[in-house]
Amino acid sequence: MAVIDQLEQEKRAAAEAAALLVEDHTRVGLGTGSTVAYLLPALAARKLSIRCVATSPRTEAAATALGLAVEPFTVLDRLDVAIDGADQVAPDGWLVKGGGGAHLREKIVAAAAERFVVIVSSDKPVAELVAPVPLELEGFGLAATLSALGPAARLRDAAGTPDGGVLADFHGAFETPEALVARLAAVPGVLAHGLFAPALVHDVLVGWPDGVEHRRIRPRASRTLH
Ligand code: A5P
Repeated sequence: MAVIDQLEQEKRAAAEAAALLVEDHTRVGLGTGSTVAYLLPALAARKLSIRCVATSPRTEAAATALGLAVEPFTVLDRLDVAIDGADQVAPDGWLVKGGGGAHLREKIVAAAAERFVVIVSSDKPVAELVAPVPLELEGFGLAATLSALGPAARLRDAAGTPDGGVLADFHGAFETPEALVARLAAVPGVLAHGLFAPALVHDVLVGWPDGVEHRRIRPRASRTLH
Protein backbone atom coordinates (compact mmCIF):
# COMPACT_ATOMS: atom_id res chain seq x y z
CA MET A 1 0.00 0.00 0.00
CA ALA A 2 1.25 3.52 -0.78
CA VAL A 3 2.57 5.41 2.25
CA ILE A 4 -0.03 8.17 1.84
CA ASP A 5 -2.87 5.65 1.75
CA GLN A 6 -1.48 3.94 4.85
CA LEU A 7 -1.32 7.23 6.76
CA GLU A 8 -4.87 8.08 5.73
CA GLN A 9 -6.04 4.69 7.03
CA GLU A 10 -4.22 5.34 10.31
CA LYS A 11 -5.86 8.77 10.67
CA ARG A 12 -9.25 7.24 10.00
CA ALA A 13 -8.69 4.45 12.53
CA ALA A 14 -7.57 6.87 15.27
CA ALA A 15 -10.48 9.20 14.51
CA GLU A 16 -13.04 6.40 14.55
CA ALA A 17 -11.68 5.14 17.88
CA ALA A 18 -12.00 8.65 19.29
CA ALA A 19 -15.58 8.98 18.06
CA LEU A 20 -16.45 5.94 20.18
CA LEU A 21 -15.20 7.74 23.31
CA VAL A 22 -17.88 10.43 22.98
CA GLU A 23 -20.86 9.86 25.25
CA ASP A 24 -24.45 10.87 24.66
CA HIS A 25 -25.69 14.21 25.99
CA THR A 26 -22.22 15.75 26.22
CA ARG A 27 -20.51 18.90 25.02
CA VAL A 28 -17.85 18.21 22.43
CA GLY A 29 -14.99 20.31 21.05
CA LEU A 30 -14.11 19.58 17.44
CA GLY A 31 -10.55 20.21 16.28
CA THR A 32 -9.26 21.09 12.85
CA GLY A 33 -7.32 19.24 10.17
CA SER A 34 -7.23 16.19 7.96
CA THR A 35 -7.48 13.73 10.87
CA VAL A 36 -10.47 15.51 12.34
CA ALA A 37 -12.03 15.29 8.87
CA TYR A 38 -12.38 11.54 9.56
CA LEU A 39 -13.76 12.16 13.03
CA LEU A 40 -16.74 14.20 11.90
CA PRO A 41 -18.57 11.55 9.84
CA ALA A 42 -17.79 8.89 12.45
CA LEU A 43 -19.30 11.09 15.13
CA ALA A 44 -22.30 12.08 13.02
CA ALA A 45 -22.99 8.40 12.28
CA ARG A 46 -23.47 7.72 15.98
CA LYS A 47 -26.55 10.00 16.03
CA LEU A 48 -25.84 11.18 19.56
CA SER A 49 -27.53 14.12 21.18
CA ILE A 50 -24.45 16.31 21.63
CA ARG A 51 -23.63 20.01 21.55
CA CYS A 52 -20.49 20.82 19.59
CA VAL A 53 -18.14 23.77 19.25
CA ALA A 54 -15.72 23.99 16.34
CA THR A 55 -12.16 25.30 16.30
CA SER A 56 -12.34 26.66 12.77
CA PRO A 57 -14.86 27.79 10.16
CA ARG A 58 -13.95 24.80 8.00
CA THR A 59 -14.67 22.32 10.78
CA GLU A 60 -17.90 24.14 11.58
CA ALA A 61 -19.01 23.95 7.94
CA ALA A 62 -18.12 20.26 7.61
CA ALA A 63 -19.72 19.31 10.91
CA THR A 64 -22.90 21.24 10.20
CA ALA A 65 -23.19 19.65 6.76
CA LEU A 66 -23.09 16.24 8.46
CA GLY A 67 -25.92 17.20 10.81
CA LEU A 68 -23.86 17.84 13.95
CA ALA A 69 -25.19 20.66 16.12
CA VAL A 70 -22.47 23.30 16.25
CA GLU A 71 -22.85 26.41 18.32
CA PRO A 72 -20.63 29.45 18.89
CA PHE A 73 -18.20 29.00 21.76
CA THR A 74 -19.59 31.89 23.72
CA VAL A 75 -22.19 30.36 26.04
CA LEU A 76 -20.74 27.00 27.03
CA ASP A 77 -18.12 27.38 29.75
CA ARG A 78 -16.87 23.79 29.85
CA LEU A 79 -16.71 20.90 27.42
CA ASP A 80 -16.83 17.22 28.32
CA VAL A 81 -14.40 16.19 25.64
CA ALA A 82 -12.37 17.78 22.84
CA ILE A 83 -10.80 15.80 20.01
CA ASP A 84 -8.11 17.16 17.72
CA GLY A 85 -5.10 16.24 15.60
CA ALA A 86 -1.47 17.24 16.13
CA ASP A 87 1.66 17.81 14.08
CA GLN A 88 4.08 16.25 16.59
CA VAL A 89 3.56 14.17 19.74
CA ALA A 90 6.46 13.73 22.19
CA PRO A 91 6.68 10.67 24.47
CA ASP A 92 5.80 12.77 27.54
CA GLY A 93 2.69 14.24 25.92
CA TRP A 94 3.99 17.60 24.72
CA LEU A 95 2.44 18.49 21.35
CA VAL A 96 3.10 20.80 18.47
CA LYS A 97 -0.13 21.91 16.83
CA GLY A 98 -1.18 24.64 14.43
CA GLY A 99 -0.08 23.36 11.05
CA GLY A 100 -3.56 24.37 9.94
CA GLY A 101 -3.35 27.73 11.67
CA ALA A 102 -6.13 27.08 14.19
CA HIS A 103 -3.97 26.69 17.31
CA LEU A 104 -5.35 29.65 19.28
CA ARG A 105 -8.91 28.34 19.14
CA GLU A 106 -7.68 24.77 19.51
CA LYS A 107 -5.88 25.59 22.73
CA ILE A 108 -8.89 27.45 24.14
CA VAL A 109 -11.09 24.45 23.37
CA ALA A 110 -8.58 21.90 24.73
CA ALA A 111 -8.18 23.87 27.96
CA ALA A 112 -11.95 24.01 28.44
CA ALA A 113 -12.36 20.25 28.08
CA GLU A 114 -12.51 17.72 30.89
CA ARG A 115 -10.84 15.32 28.50
CA PHE A 116 -8.64 16.26 25.54
CA VAL A 117 -8.11 13.42 23.09
CA VAL A 118 -5.43 13.72 20.42
CA ILE A 119 -5.72 11.66 17.24
CA VAL A 120 -2.70 11.09 15.00
CA SER A 121 -1.23 8.82 12.38
CA SER A 122 2.06 6.97 12.93
CA ASP A 123 4.18 9.76 11.41
CA LYS A 124 3.35 12.16 14.28
CA PRO A 125 5.04 10.59 17.34
CA VAL A 126 8.58 11.99 17.67
CA ALA A 127 11.45 11.47 20.12
CA GLU A 128 11.50 15.21 20.85
CA LEU A 129 9.70 18.26 19.51
CA VAL A 130 11.41 20.31 16.82
CA ALA A 131 10.72 23.48 14.85
CA PRO A 132 8.69 24.80 13.21
CA VAL A 133 6.37 25.84 16.00
CA PRO A 134 3.29 27.71 14.76
CA LEU A 135 2.58 31.19 16.13
CA GLU A 136 -0.38 33.54 15.99
CA LEU A 137 0.69 37.18 16.23
CA GLU A 138 -1.21 40.39 16.87
CA GLY A 139 -1.27 42.64 13.79
CA PHE A 140 -0.81 45.77 15.90
CA GLY A 141 2.92 46.25 16.35
CA LEU A 142 3.72 43.30 14.08
CA ALA A 143 7.16 44.56 13.08
CA ALA A 144 8.08 45.12 16.73
CA THR A 145 6.89 41.62 17.64
CA LEU A 146 8.91 40.05 14.82
CA SER A 147 11.95 42.06 15.88
CA ALA A 148 11.57 40.85 19.47
CA LEU A 149 11.27 37.24 18.34
CA GLY A 150 14.33 37.48 16.11
CA PRO A 151 15.02 36.00 12.68
CA ALA A 152 13.80 32.53 13.68
CA ALA A 153 10.22 33.81 13.51
CA ARG A 154 8.91 34.02 9.97
CA LEU A 155 5.50 35.03 8.69
CA ARG A 156 3.54 32.21 7.10
CA ASP A 157 2.28 32.69 3.55
CA ALA A 158 -1.31 32.24 4.61
CA ALA A 159 -4.48 34.20 5.26
CA GLY A 160 -5.05 35.68 8.72
CA THR A 161 -7.03 33.81 11.32
CA PRO A 162 -10.78 34.24 11.95
CA ASP A 163 -9.81 36.17 15.08
CA GLY A 164 -7.71 38.70 13.15
CA GLY A 165 -4.35 37.17 14.03
CA VAL A 166 -1.32 36.87 11.76
CA LEU A 167 0.13 33.39 11.23
CA ALA A 168 3.85 32.81 11.58
CA ASP A 169 6.22 30.00 12.58
CA PHE A 170 9.21 29.80 14.89
CA HIS A 171 11.98 28.01 12.99
CA GLY A 172 14.77 28.19 15.56
CA ALA A 173 16.25 25.52 17.78
CA PHE A 174 15.08 25.21 21.40
CA GLU A 175 16.41 23.27 24.35
CA THR A 176 13.07 22.28 25.84
CA PRO A 177 9.40 23.12 25.12
CA GLU A 178 9.23 24.85 28.51
CA ALA A 179 12.12 27.16 27.55
CA LEU A 180 10.48 28.13 24.26
CA VAL A 181 7.11 28.66 25.98
CA ALA A 182 8.79 31.06 28.43
CA ARG A 183 10.59 32.88 25.63
CA LEU A 184 7.38 33.31 23.61
CA ALA A 185 5.40 34.39 26.68
CA ALA A 186 7.84 37.29 27.13
CA VAL A 187 6.75 38.83 23.80
CA PRO A 188 3.36 40.54 24.20
CA GLY A 189 2.47 40.39 20.51
CA VAL A 190 2.45 36.57 20.53
CA LEU A 191 -1.24 35.74 20.88
CA ALA A 192 -0.72 31.99 20.79
CA HIS A 193 1.82 29.31 20.00
CA GLY A 194 1.44 25.71 18.97
CA LEU A 195 3.16 24.14 21.98
CA PHE A 196 0.59 22.24 24.04
CA ALA A 197 1.79 21.07 27.45
CA PRO A 198 1.08 17.54 28.73
CA ALA A 199 -1.13 19.10 31.42
CA LEU A 200 -3.67 19.76 28.66
CA VAL A 201 -3.58 16.27 27.19
CA HIS A 202 -5.45 13.26 28.52
CA ASP A 203 -5.29 10.69 25.73
CA VAL A 204 -3.36 10.21 22.52
CA LEU A 205 -4.71 7.74 19.99
CA VAL A 206 -2.02 6.76 17.49
CA GLY A 207 -2.97 4.90 14.34
CA TRP A 208 -0.41 2.28 13.34
CA PRO A 209 -0.51 -0.21 10.46
CA ASP A 210 -1.66 -2.93 12.88
CA GLY A 211 -4.12 -0.96 15.02
CA VAL A 212 -4.65 2.01 17.30
CA GLU A 213 -2.36 2.60 20.29
CA HIS A 214 -4.00 4.35 23.27
CA ARG A 215 -1.54 6.49 25.26
CA ARG A 216 -2.88 7.83 28.54
CA ILE A 217 -1.05 11.06 29.40
CA ARG A 218 -3.01 12.33 32.38
CA PRO A 219 -6.12 11.10 34.20
CA ARG A 220 -9.39 12.66 33.17
CA ALA A 221 -11.25 15.08 35.41
CA SER A 222 -14.65 14.04 36.67
CA ARG A 223 -17.40 14.68 34.16
CA THR A 224 -20.74 16.36 34.69
CA LEU A 225 -23.55 15.80 32.25
CA HIS A 226 -25.29 18.80 30.65
C1 A5P B 1 -4.68 22.74 12.96
O1 A5P B 1 -4.35 24.05 13.24
C2 A5P B 1 -3.68 21.82 13.56
O2 A5P B 1 -3.39 22.00 14.89
C3 A5P B 1 -4.00 20.37 13.28
O3 A5P B 1 -4.71 19.80 14.32
C4 A5P B 1 -2.71 19.68 13.09
O4 A5P B 1 -1.96 20.42 12.17
C5 A5P B 1 -2.92 18.25 12.59
O5 A5P B 1 -3.47 18.31 11.32
P1 A5P B 1 -3.68 17.02 10.46
O6 A5P B 1 -4.69 16.19 11.17
O7 A5P B 1 -4.16 17.52 9.14
O8 A5P B 1 -2.36 16.32 10.35
